[in-house]
Formats: sequence, C-alpha cells, structure tokens
Amino acid sequence: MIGHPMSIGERDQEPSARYRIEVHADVHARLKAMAEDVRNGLGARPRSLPPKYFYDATGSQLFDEITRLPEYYLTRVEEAMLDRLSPQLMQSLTPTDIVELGSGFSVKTRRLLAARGGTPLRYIPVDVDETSVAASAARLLDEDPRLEVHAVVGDFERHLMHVPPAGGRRLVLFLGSTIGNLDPPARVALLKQVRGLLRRGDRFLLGVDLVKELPTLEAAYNDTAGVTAAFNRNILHVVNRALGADFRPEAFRHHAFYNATEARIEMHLVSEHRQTVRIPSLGLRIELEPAETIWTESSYKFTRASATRMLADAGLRLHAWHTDDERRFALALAAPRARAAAAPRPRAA
Ligand code: SAH
Ligand code: AVI
Repeated sequence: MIGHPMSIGERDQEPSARYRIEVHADVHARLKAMAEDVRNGLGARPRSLPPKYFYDATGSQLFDEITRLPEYYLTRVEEAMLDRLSPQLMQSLTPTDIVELGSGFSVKTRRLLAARGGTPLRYIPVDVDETSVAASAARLLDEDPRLEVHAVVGDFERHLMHVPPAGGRRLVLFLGSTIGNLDPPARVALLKQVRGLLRRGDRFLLGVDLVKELPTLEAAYNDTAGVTAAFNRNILHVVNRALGADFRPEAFRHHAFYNATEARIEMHLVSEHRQTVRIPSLGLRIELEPAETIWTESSYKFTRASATRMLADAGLRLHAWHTDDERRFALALAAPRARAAAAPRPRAA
C-alpha cells in the first residue's frame, strides 16, 4: 500500500450497491507511521523492518508466486483442508458476514464462499495492500451475484474499528498462518481485538503452520527458484520508493533459518559488505558492517497446545482443531469465551 499515490479516507471505487471500499488512513498518516517504524527498526540492534511493508503490489504478486512453489506447502495444505471442511463449516455456521484479516487475493476464501450455497452474504476483507483487495473484490463480485463486499484497506493491528457492525452471525477468518508473522505480545493484542468483533454464536477460523522437522520448514523459506529471496529484498524497494532511501537490494543476501528455541523461521537480509544507507527524509545515515543483518520477518510455528494458549490469552476458546494427515498445518475454530459477570455493586449503607 505504501508508495502508491492513493486517495484519502473513504470512497466508492465503483458506484455499486454491492461494493464499497474504505482506505485508512490518509497517505500522510501512512507515511508518517512508516517513517517511525523504519526509524525505530533500523535504529535498533538487531536492526529490523516490520513485515507488513513487504506488501506493495509487487510484494503481493511475489507472495502469490510463493504460494505456488513446490517447497511452500502451507498454502496447498490449507487449501485442501478448506476444500474438505468448508461445506460442513458454512452449513453449520450460516454466517451473514465474513470478515477476513490479511485477505490478500482471497483465493482460499472463494472456497468458503462457494460452499455457502448462494445465500446472501457480506464479505469484509481487511488488508494493507489495496491492489490485491480491489482485484479480488472485482472478481468475487463478478462470480457471485448474491455477494456484497465492504473492503477495508488498512492495518489490521490499527484499523479493526472500521469493520462495519455485524448484520447477523459473523465468521472472522485469519488464514495462511499470517498470525505467525506477529510476535507473541502483538498477536495476543490483535486476537483480543478479534474477540471484540465476536458475539455469542460467532466464530473465528485461524490458520496456523505447525512445528515440524527442520528440513521441511527451512526449504519452504529457501526455494530453489529464489522467489522468497526476491520477496525479502522487495521490502528495501518499498522503503526506497516511499521514503527516498538509497538501499541497494542486490547488496543484501536472503537468509532464512529455523530457530527451534523460539519455534519460528527468521528471515533476514544480510549486508554483503560494509555499506552506508541514507534516508534523507528521516535525516538517517546507517552504517552496516559486513554480514550485519536486517531482520525482516518472523514466522512462528505452533502446536495445538501453544495455539490453544494463545487463543485463551485473548478470551477465545478452541472449539475445533483440524489438521491434515501429516500434521503440517492446522485450522483452529474458536469461539468467544463468555465474559466474566460484573461483580455485584456494593449496597449503599
Ligand atoms: N490470506 C492470504 C494472504 C496471506 S499473505 C493467504 O492465506 O494466502 C499476508 C497478507 O496479509 C498480505 O495480503 C498482506 O498485505 C496482509 N498484511 C500483512 N500485514 C498486515 C497488516 N498489519 N494489516 C493488514 N494486512 C496485512
Ligand atoms: C504471510 N506469511 C504467513 C508468510 C509466512 O510464511 O510467514 C510470508 C512469507 N514469508 C516468506 N515466505 C512467505
């Protein structure tokens, strides 16, 4: 999203009763937030950049290519699971609203939508990248005459208050193990916001990649075609374009490995040699040592126990747990835990 000249605030992309798109926040606020993130991340040790900045139009396309790589089993396995589970899930839940965080091209969502049997439904994708949201909305509306789309372009950590009030039963989706790209405190904070979107009878469907043997995990982030390396370097192109930095992406090597202690893949960009990067708009000059890294992404892996704990910390209860036969990926269906009853008021003396 950042780096594209975009209009400000709310607008109707297409004058249609079935389609509405809101862009949060204005371009200046987004650039200001990015400037602060980049200043904090690159100024810290180890240096880092937040992974949400991978996803401009090019980054979303590269991620789409990643999903088709032979080594990247996550998408294939989750899609096969959704094919199997969607009919039963949609028939038992009968949602009127589906909210999806980090919806991207909504490829997996199409399976859930198709399984509802043509009843009216409102789909609310929330994603930072307007290009992927707009493209998928156009296609979904074209395919499905009983669908409404109310798209929210924004940061799911900051803009969930713009999700429109539910018209009936709500299903919230967070697929692809994107939850794993957030550190533990940030993911519990986000899941608490998701809890706030749910009422009794509503459900939350969360996709999580599972802890498994190291070669499978590391191969998924080190494909032989080099697409993940290009995706990783793309974050430097995004910062160059948005903030006028002079990163030379080719002077950085892609490095991804599994940190078993923390149960996460870490993705870094390693400086090939001593180099200076300037970001004049921030008055920043960064000296990178040879082999110094910029940490661009964590991708946490889960077990049933760690996923259940994470949900519980946010006031959510695991309702059903599905895995594929080889236990590579899981879909956790969660329900809001009843809030504790308010303590009785002390009587006036
Ligand atoms: N759900 C899809 C796409 C996953 S890729 C799938 O399972 O295949 C991750 C998606 O999350 C991208 O579309 C990216 O633009 C979006 N994203 C990442 N960080 C985000 C944030 N902080 N707020 C909103 N969207 C975000
Ligand atoms: C979107 N997210 C869950 C992907 C992941 O696997 O962590 C992003 C990705 N990074 C490298 N390859 C794919």
